[in-house]
Amino acid sequence: MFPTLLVLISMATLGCALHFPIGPEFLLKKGPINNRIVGGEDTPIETIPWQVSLQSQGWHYCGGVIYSKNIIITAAHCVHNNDSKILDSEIVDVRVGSSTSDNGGSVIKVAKITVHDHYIHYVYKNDTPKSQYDIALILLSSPLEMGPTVKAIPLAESVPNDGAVVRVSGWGYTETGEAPLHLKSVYVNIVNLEKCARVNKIESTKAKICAASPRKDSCNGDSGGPLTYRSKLVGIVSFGPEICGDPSQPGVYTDVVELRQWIDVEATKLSSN
Ligand code: 4AZ
Repeated sequence: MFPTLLVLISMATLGCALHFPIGPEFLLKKGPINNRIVGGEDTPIETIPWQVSLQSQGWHYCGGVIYSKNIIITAAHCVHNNDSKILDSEIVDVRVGSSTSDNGGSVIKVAKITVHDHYIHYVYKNDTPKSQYDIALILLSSPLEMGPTVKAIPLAESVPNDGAVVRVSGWGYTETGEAPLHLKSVYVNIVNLEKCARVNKIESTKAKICAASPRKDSCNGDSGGPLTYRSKLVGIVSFGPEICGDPSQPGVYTDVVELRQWIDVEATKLSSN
């Protein structure tokens, strides 16, 4: 059971300006029926050891992915507030090496955050929020100790074909309308990008890929987490329609293959600072 009230209180103390994928605006906007990782299964961290949880004041609010011993990849909207400012590093922690979002593994402080220069987050005509270049890198304040529950994932070299089976994971809302404490994952299919852009009313297909499957999806709180194909990173959970799990409206992911160079260059810059 996700203690909604406590989340609301902690949101209030944190500052409601933060764009939290699990936060008041979403709790109000989406009822339990629509809040749906949807259709997934409990998955031990050992099978997705690159998955991390971004936390603030002890609460999971977004996913992330281990790129190297000191760099995490996440969604830009997970480290931005509503004033389009990058969050203070002090208020974001990263839990690694645990299947549960509220204990286990280790919690590491953030040293620095880099967001893609072209990132924008917008709402058009009261439709669901959308973004472009929704990607950011987090420099950890101390290097990760790699092991069976903590591993970096290589970036994919090519986008899987339409229909390919890909896996997405996180601690986001499930079909019961609650945020689970145990990590979940689900398999979905890559969807044709033009078609996805049409139905989701996205103007630009740049640096995006889409995936869907009936009643299987990522959802609020999965943002920033990994979309993988054959254990390589192909996408970062970015946004989706009001209803998670509706195959006619695919989930949208940041295209890691297109942004490979940006990731490699910025990660090198960040870690050499
Ligand atoms: C979100 O709001 C969100 N179904 C993430 C992914 C999807 C929808 C919403 C995709 O964080």
